[in-house]
Amino acid sequence: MKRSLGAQISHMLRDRGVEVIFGIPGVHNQEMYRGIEEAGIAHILARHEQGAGFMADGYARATGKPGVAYVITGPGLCNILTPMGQGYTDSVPMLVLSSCLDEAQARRGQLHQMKDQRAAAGCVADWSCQANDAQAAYGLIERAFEEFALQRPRPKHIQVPIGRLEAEADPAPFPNQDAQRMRALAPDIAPVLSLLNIARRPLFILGGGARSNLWRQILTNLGAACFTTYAGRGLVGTGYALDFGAMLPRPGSAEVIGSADLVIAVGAELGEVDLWRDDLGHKATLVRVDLDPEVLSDRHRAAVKLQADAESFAQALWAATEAAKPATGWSPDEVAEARARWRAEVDAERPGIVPVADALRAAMPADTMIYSDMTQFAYAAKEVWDMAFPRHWHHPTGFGTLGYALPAGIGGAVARRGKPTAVIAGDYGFHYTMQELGVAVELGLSLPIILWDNGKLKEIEDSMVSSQIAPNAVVARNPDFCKLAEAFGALSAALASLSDMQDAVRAAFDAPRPTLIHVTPDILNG
Ligand SMILES: Cc1ncc(C[n+]2csc(CCOP(=O)(O)OP(=O)(O)O)c2C)c(N)n1
Ligand SMILES: [Mg+2]
Repeated sequence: MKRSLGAQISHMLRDRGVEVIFGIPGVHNQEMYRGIEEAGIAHILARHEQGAGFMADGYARATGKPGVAYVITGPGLCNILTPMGQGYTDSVPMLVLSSCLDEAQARRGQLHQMKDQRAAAGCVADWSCQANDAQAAYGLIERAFEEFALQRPRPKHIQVPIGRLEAEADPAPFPNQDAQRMRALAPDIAPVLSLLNIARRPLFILGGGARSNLWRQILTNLGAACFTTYAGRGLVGTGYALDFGAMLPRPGSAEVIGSADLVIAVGAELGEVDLWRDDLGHKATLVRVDLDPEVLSDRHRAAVKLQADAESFAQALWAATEAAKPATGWSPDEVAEARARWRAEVDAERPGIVPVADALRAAMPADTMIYSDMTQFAYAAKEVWDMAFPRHWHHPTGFGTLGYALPAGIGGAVARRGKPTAVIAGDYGFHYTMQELGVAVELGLSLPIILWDNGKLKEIEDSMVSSQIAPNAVVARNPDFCKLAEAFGALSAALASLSDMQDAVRAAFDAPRPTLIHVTPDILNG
């Protein structure tokens, strides 16, 4: 059936499993809105394209499926660049489709014109391409989906000139068979097995890309210890006696890593935001398993490199280690001692957060999916809060963008209706995207929003003080956040003491709309 290309694109996306699109329409991209309903896709209208982009990110992180956004030429695209940059650093599959001007070089003074929007998006996306006809648009969308499935996922941008969106086009071809990721088979892991055979203190480092449910079993078979990155939390569940936790940023972790006689890092970038130091600290052989050659060839200089999908590596390893004799070099006591010491360090570094985080964790179902912002509360909690399930805590890790948590949490809640989702934000960061509260109210999301209000940009103030800079520009006048939430049609709860936490969080999960839960450091005196 012939339709405008704009409408055909929505149908093509539906055929590839897209159920929700986040975006904002305008006269330039309205042709993309012609086919959304007809294709059976839900559209969620954000209050700012940054919100739409973070929603797409939150949806993608919750589901593993691409998050899709529709935006207009020029300012719409510029507004979504920050979420694209966030998605790039955190390996999020995101597809942004925008309109563009039919001719932007020779003509001047057109609506939404900018010098080079394709290039602008190209700076933060994996790639940014223009499709000048239907076949090109379909080819680029196909390529985006194929790459999401086969490679480290990252945002892609496709722009289509307004006139082409309006022009009639044949439908896109039906999707053909999915390709397989690069798999590790038994012979591929033989060198790793030989190393494991003689290791007394094997150590695994599991990152966000180490997707498999087999790790706990593998580590047990091998008597191996482990760390996870922040993004890898939950991969071994809670309570594994040789799990050092998400404590890589503790300086003392280098010593532990240095004491291992084999280190195997899987699906972990081990960048600045994972380690907060240059060196991993390993003295023994380092094995890297990753899909991305950039990771395999990085400064940590792995001695053994395997380009493979983590799940296939885990499967091969599991099959080969079922009858293994566990190594005996690690003791549960040394792990428990290190963890207790590091927990005390986290508490001393940013006092007053760990007890509140403990209370919040106790108040939430273990399968709550959490979206956090750039706040001290999250920095401290991420280290000491053990996760029972993988991929259940999402943070703007690499790009480090304020304003991430609320819209990303909305995207996650949309993807997980009926399951618990929560947001943690700081008072200043909340300002960036608080207008998206309106979307959460509109959608009737049972979303607790924990607002950690220390009345300032505390992380920056602390940093200035430690650099002997007289703190300035670190206090912003806050609104009455509870009244603000209510003005949007949300609920609110101001917590006076930790004992109020349980009831407030439970009520928020039961409410048919979002609840802003206001928490100040005074809660410990309540
Ligand atoms: C877009 C953006 N701009 C600036 C920053 C720098 N920054 C990091 S944390 C922070 C202060 C956050 O204050 P708040 O949300 O109240 O959290 P707190 O540190 O007080 O817990 C700032 C300005 C950033 N990360 N992102
Ligand atoms: Mg603050």
